[in-house]
Amino acid sequence: MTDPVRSIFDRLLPSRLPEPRTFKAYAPSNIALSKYWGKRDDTLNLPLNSSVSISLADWGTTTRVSAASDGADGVWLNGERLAGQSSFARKVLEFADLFRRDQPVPLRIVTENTIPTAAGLASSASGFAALTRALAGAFALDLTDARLSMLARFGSGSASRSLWHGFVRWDRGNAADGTDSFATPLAHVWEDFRIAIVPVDTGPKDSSSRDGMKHTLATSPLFEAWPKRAEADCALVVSAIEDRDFTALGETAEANALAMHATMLAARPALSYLKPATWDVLDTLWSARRAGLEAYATMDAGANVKLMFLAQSAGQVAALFPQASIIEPFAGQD
Ligand code: 2P0
Repeated sequence: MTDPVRSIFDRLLPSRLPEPRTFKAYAPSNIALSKYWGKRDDTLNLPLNSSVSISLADWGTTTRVSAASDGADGVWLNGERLAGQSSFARKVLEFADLFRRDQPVPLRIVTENTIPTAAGLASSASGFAALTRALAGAFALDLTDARLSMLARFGSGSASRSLWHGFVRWDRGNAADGTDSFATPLAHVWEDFRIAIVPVDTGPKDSSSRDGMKHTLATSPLFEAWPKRAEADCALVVSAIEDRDFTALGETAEANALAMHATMLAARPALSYLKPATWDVLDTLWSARRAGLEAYATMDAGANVKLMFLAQSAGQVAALFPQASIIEPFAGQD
């Protein structure tokens, strides 16, 4: 049987790759404002619903791909050469193999994350997006950004949204082979838009997103309602961005994140990425909101809280959460 992933790479890439040249690429991390949680196809990594995100400016990953002069693959992470059997090196090389197929092209892949480890954010989205751009550049592939987003999806679904700065929408697509499931940047620049990362737990998570999604889909009685709700929330968030309606954006994004976590909590056994300290942050936020602060929360496959607010509230947010890092998603982007 033909491998459906291989056949997509065969179709889009030249049958013989040129000698790799050195190519460096950067990709920002991203936070989903309406979430992806559940696949309609595990092999092709296709989501059940569309999602929309905001990229985190200079919080991301730089990856440099070049020919390995010693003839053997080598993977570096934050200045350290990794053992070939480490899980990071294996994931990176498996992804490079999709591009190389069976061609003997040893590569040196050097990754630097600019996301503070203490922030406890996953770096797979920016990591696979930067790696996709770096591999495409190294092999001089003539592919549009949309195609690159589609290919990054095979590394990690959320990586399809990390090819660009700003707001990005990943369309679930409808084609059986997934070639129409890729992200597109939204043209809207919102200078005052802010994200704060409130660290709660920076240790490794108990369950990977991949396993967590599978478990939720297979066992949560609430999952049935999720894809439709998530698709509707994605459309509401995009409209809110277009209308610059911050209240609609924040309310929808927060409710969407809580619905995703509620769906996980109803799984059997329950899946909870949230910790008591997550709820403490939410309590503090919700009290402040009742007192007039306009800020909203979202959480991903981990205990940390990400806040959304506008520049005018930055002082209040910093005072309420002194441990938070504030990110200006549109600073320095054109
Ligand atoms: C998101 N997350 O939309 C959601 C919300 C986490 C919670 O995408 O299986 O690493 O590699 O496609 O992209 C994290 O999952 O999962 C994620 P795979 P991914 O940002």
